Amino acid sequence: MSSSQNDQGEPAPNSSLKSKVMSLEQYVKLLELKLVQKEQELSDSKAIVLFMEDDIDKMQSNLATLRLEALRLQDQYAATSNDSSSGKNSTANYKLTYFRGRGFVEPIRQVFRMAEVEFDEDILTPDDKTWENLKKNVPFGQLPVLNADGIEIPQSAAILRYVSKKFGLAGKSPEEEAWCDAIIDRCKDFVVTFRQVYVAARQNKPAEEIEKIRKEVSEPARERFFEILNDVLAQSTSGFLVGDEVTFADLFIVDNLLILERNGIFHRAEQPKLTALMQKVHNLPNLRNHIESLSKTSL
Ligand SMILES: N[C@@H](CCC(=O)N[C@@H](CS)C(=O)NCC(=O)O)C(=O)O
Repeated sequence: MSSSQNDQGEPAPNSSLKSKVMSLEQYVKLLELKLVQKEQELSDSKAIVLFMEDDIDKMQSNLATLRLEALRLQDQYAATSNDSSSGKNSTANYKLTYFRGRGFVEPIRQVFRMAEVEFDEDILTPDDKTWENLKKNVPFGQLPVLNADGIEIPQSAAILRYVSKKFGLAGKSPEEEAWCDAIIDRCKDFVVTFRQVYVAARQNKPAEEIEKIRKEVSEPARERFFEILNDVLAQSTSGFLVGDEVTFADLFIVDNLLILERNGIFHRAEQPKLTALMQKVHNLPNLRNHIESLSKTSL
């Protein structure tokens, strides 16, 4: 029996057909393998997509939290900008108690005006009976005192600094604030030295002694003080004493120059830079009318 015949002697299936079937079977297996491979790839990609979807979900939820946080901060910011502490929209209650006159409080009043903040004033006279009683109750027993929403603050310089910081007139940095303080402290040093001539006169010292103090102490103190202010202004690019905007140092110095002028101690014609500073401050829109009204009174 030949290999091309079966046991019944029939011819064996065609060998080339058999090989075709075998190769087809192999091909099917290969395809099956590829299919499994593709299914695996598909399920991997699905896992990646799921993973990415999960990530996207998390990012969206983070975004929502951030949006909420941004809204909360916006609300908070809006609340602070309407807050009593930030000028114009102040709802805090301020009451300044002082004696009649500009005295120590004029720059404080001007800060309120610059910031467009309403404030009450209680104006006393030193011989007022009210003062006798009040003296026992105000901190340090002297005026001015600022009542800021129930908290009493004594000392004019502390009040001036407090309202200036509150309403944005204390410079734009701690360094500018320190310069404002330095200028004011220097002015106070000058006043203490300069007034020695008045102290001597009040003490009825002999005329020659008073004259000697004027020539040797008070006048040099004035010259040195004006020199210092001129030096500061020479460095300024804004024409104000500190930084590029008006500060409480300008208000304080200009007010003191006015007082010196009224007492014949400051003369505009001799001090062009200081005069320019005065004019700059007096022309500030929020102060112009107020300063004009002041110049019409003897206070
Ligand atoms: N260094 C204080 C001085 C305060 C002061 O001397 N106040 C005077 C009025 S200008 C006063 O209260 N005098 C009445 C008194 O002492 O009984 C300030 O700057 O506030």
